[in-house]
Amino acid sequence: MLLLFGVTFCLLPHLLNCDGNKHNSTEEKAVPLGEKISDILNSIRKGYDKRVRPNYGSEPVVVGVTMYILSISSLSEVEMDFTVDFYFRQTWVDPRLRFQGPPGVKTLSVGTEFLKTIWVPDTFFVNEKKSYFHTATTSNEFLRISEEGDVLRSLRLTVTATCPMNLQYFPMDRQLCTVEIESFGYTMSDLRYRWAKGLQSVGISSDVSLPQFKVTGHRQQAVEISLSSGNYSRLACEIQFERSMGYYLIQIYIPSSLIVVISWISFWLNRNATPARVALGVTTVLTMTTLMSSVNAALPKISYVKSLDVFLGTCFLMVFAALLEYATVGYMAKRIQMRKNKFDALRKMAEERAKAAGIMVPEKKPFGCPKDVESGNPELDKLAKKIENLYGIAPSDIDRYSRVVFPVCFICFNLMYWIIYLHISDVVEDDLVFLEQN
Ligand SMILES: *[C@@H]1O[C@H](CO)[C@@H](O)[C@H](O)[C@H]1NC(C)=O
Ligand SMILES: CC(=O)N[C@H]1CO[C@H](CO)[C@@H](O)[C@@H]1O
Repeated sequence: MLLLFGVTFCLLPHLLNCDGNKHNSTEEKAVPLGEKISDILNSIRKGYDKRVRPNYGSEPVVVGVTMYILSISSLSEVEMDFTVDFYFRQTWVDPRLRFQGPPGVKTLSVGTEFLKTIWVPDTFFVNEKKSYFHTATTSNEFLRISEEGDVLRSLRLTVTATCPMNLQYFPMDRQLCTVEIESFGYTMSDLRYRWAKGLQSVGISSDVSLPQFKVTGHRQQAVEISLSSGNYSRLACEIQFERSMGYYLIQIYIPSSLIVVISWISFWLNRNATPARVALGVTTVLTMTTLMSSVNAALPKISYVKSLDVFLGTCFLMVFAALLEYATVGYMAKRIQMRKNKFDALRKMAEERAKAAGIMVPEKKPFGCPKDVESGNPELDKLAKKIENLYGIAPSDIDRYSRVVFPVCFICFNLMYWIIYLHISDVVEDDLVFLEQN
């Protein structure tokens, strides 16, 4: 520090090309500049009471704040928090720190040790869970004092702050996470915060990247909070995150859609291939169940329906319906078989009765093809035609309709789902300052 001032002070006259100054600088070497600065700092310290805020009893101290976000390391749905690493800069005016420096010295950059001897705002983060200072290699902090008593304090902080999330549109959601700044003890009448540089007060490094989210922008607010102990000035910096849904597309949407498609294979299999069709139905239902539970294991146990739940729930219903379809087909086949058996018995009885009466009947043909069967009895013939159907529908018809109805339903659902959710989740917060992407 000492060396730095020495160098700047010696170089300055050369830069200005001023001979008089050059002459005087050589003369002043008799008293080193460092000592002069020490004298200034010592004189400031004299009579300074760090317990008393600047301008005590008159207008409140205005603390200007700027932030520069270096990185955002995590955004957790389960914990409902996020971790942000940033430079936190506060400026305020303390008339007691005014000094008359040697020529060329307008600002004092002093060691952070000096902070312990002056008044600093008691800023805290309202929604903080935990935070820490960076201390490698020394405390990441600096202090600058200008001739007029303007103080700039900058420090590097990592803050984990709460971020309540609404997961209704998950995974097509956007989240707004806030860092809130407030004075712990000074009310509005003593201390006020303001964003020092308007919309440019919050900067976000373009290197900020998260695996699952894209930082779209930020907005900042200054509000007054009314608490039982008084009214406090509060600043809020809101950062908007947009979830990248590529992961969910690859890991959940496509596999679950394929499982639904696989369940349709059952409609093309033979009705009598019971082991194959039941195995297909049960396997797809179980796979859907596993997929659903694995998705929700990584999320908080919220009680409302997420948009992912809608999709997975529908896939599950489709797969379940395919299993039920086979159950219906099997049940109808069984009912028809029972009726056939009954019909056979009835016809046998009719034949025997006819034989007994001495009437000749055509030779009995195997039952499998009822169209060829003619018992000679018109009522039995009519029954033989109806027997292959139950309520006018044959089991093979159910399979045939399902081959069309299931895919059409699924495609319609997909169209509706994507149109509705992508439209709903496309709402952007107003007065958002967008992050410039290079
Ligand atoms: C705090 O603010 C409220 C309204 O904003 C006002 O009614 C109240 O008097 C204020 N309290 C103090 C102590 O200034
Ligand atoms: C610029 C300046 O302050 N120059 C002074 C340097 O010192 C001589 C005396 O040694 C003065 O006469 C100059 O005014």
